Amino acid sequence: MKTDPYFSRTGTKWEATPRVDPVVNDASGPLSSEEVTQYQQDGFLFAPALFSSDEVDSLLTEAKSMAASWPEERPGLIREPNSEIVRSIFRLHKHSDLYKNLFRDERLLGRVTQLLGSEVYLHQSRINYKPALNGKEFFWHSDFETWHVEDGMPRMRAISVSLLLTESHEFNGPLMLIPGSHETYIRCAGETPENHHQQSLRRQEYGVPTKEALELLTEKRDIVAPKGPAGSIVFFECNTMHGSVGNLSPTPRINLFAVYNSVENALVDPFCNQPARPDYLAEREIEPVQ
Ligand code: 6CS
Ligand code: FE
Repeated sequence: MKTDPYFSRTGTKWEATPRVDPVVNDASGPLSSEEVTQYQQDGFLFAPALFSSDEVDSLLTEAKSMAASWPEERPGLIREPNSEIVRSIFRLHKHSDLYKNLFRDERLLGRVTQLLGSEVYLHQSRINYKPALNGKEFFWHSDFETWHVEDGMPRMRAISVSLLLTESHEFNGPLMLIPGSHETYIRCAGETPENHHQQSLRRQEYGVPTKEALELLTEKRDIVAPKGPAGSIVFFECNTMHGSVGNLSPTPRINLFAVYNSVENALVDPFCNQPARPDYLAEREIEPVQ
């Protein structure tokens, strides 16, 4: 286990260690070299209004209808902690033709394959509804830490795409990121509990940084929260530390997420003593997006 460069949740103390994988695996694509450099340095890239309001309208209608018509027996619908309100819906790429087509859109695929330098497949897709007043926070975390430990993603070679389906502003719990944090891997303390995902998707307590770890990550760079109209996109590296506070505004903050993983980074057995998470959270079948 200790030969794994990204072991985590194996002890009682947290630790910071440098990432060992390149951030960018160069290929050609729509991003300028300045944008690639910015992504490399910050661990994310904000693209305001990449999709039109007409496009957003239909994507938003689909999001609402999925939440309203999700079959009770189908896994993948997560409710807010302490309430029945829908928090997230997973595996959109299997349940919506509209989203399946969106995930193939060149504006997403071109950028992601350029940065990852290979063909890609969808590791996970989801909508976070962050409902008005009741949408609770997502505590600070690195996605990669969870995907590595619980899903068996070997290396840092994945990108999350967060498409804003509603405007993101300071009152509705926008995504917050720590620029530069993707360069440091935070090994977390504790041991992954059984069926951790049943709890973590509502409120995550394992695989999260301590205050001291966050102090370290923010020593050189301050937290940012990209804000912008619906149709804007945040592309962020799988190890970038991020989170968001609750939505205290009277309207929902709805984001659509797609996680693209390199086809050269296929999942193996999880790096913890638990069975792999279900495939609606971590796709094991590699179907290249093209
Ligand atoms: O479980 C997942 O795959 C993602 N969701 C949460 C709340 N934390 C880890 C990861 O980003
Ligand atoms: Fe996340």
